[in-house]
Amino acid sequence: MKDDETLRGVSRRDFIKTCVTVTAMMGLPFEMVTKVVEAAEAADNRPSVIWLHFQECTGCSESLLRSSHPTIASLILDKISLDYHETLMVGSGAQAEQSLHDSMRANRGKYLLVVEGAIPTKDLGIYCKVSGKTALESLNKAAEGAVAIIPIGTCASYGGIQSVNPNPTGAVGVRDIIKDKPIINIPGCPPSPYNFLSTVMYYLTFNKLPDLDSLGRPKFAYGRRIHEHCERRPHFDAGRFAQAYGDEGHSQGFCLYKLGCKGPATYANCSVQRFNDVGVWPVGVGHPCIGCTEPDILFKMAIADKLQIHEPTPFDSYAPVNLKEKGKGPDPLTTGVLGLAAGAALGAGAMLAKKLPRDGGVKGDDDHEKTE
Ligand code: FSX
Ligand code: SF4
Ligand code: F3S
Repeated sequence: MKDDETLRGVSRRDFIKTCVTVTAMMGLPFEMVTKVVEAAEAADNRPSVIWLHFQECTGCSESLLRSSHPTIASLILDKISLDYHETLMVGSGAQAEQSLHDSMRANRGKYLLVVEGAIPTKDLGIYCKVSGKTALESLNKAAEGAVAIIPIGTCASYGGIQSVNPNPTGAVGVRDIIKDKPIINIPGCPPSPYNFLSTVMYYLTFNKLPDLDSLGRPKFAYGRRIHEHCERRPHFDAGRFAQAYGDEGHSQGFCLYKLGCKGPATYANCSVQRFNDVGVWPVGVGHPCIGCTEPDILFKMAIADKLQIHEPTPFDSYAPVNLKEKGKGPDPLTTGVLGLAAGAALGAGAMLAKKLPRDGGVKGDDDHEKTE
């Protein structure tokens, strides 16, 4: 893509800006932007993607495709070969089924399988059927030829709202059914579209899957608690809490912990990479985090329930600690503080991307200020 070209309505500036954001989100040094841009621009670098929908609200696709800014959706659709997606494809019925089978056969062993929604398992899975086949059958069949599976959203990752007690359909996430394929969970209800884009870009750039945490989530996106980078955190540390919606503390932006905020136990990057390119996220607009990326919090705790905080973590702007002066190895608190410094760098990268100058180049801080 040349400087003056646009890619499906995405300007060069927006393209570079998104690549900078994605590079920062992946925890890569700034120098790696070039490699990410090259991978994004390579014409022969378009993995086949088969996208199945099961028990869900389609909010995951919606959050990806109906962002206020078209860059993310355009880039994703341009960088992958989306061979089957029930919500987006023109064909339907037998034609759509044929397309699914043709795609699976033509790309066997190579395609990425994206799954949106939970899979009902009770009564042989009869509670969700597409084209006469249960979700269970379709998932097992499509998983056979996949190189890896990306369950997008909390429903596909862990069962989500469908699996809430008493779970009448026996809904579960992909990981409870498929045991012999790499699974990269992108939870969130709905998930941040950037986490999906970054995962795909990581795969395109390095031709391998990112490091995952114990819940199968990419560590670069779900490695830290949102509480550690929350803009209300100084209020938490100072003991200033909103006590009720609309009270004085709430209107002044105080911490939402006493309204049930699950940020101290929720691993996600919403407080750094916010939604919809307009800088919003739940806590930022006054609603407590409901832990939508966490299988043991979302729909397991009431929104108003207060968390017990067992492991206080320091805020990301606390001063770094000089280990050499201490003359001994790091203690757990020191390690946490240093880790937070790295997290702050990630946040800085995301902010840098937001401050790119209008002409699309990458300039110094002085120039960034002028563009605000
Ligand atoms: Fe689940 Fe996706 Fe929540 Fe909805 O489709 S993760 S119900 S926002 O959007 O699957
Ligand atoms: Fe932010 Fe919630 Fe933590 Fe308060 S408890 S600082 S609102 S994440
Ligand atoms: Fe979900 Fe909490 Fe982020 S509710 S969107 S993890 S702020």
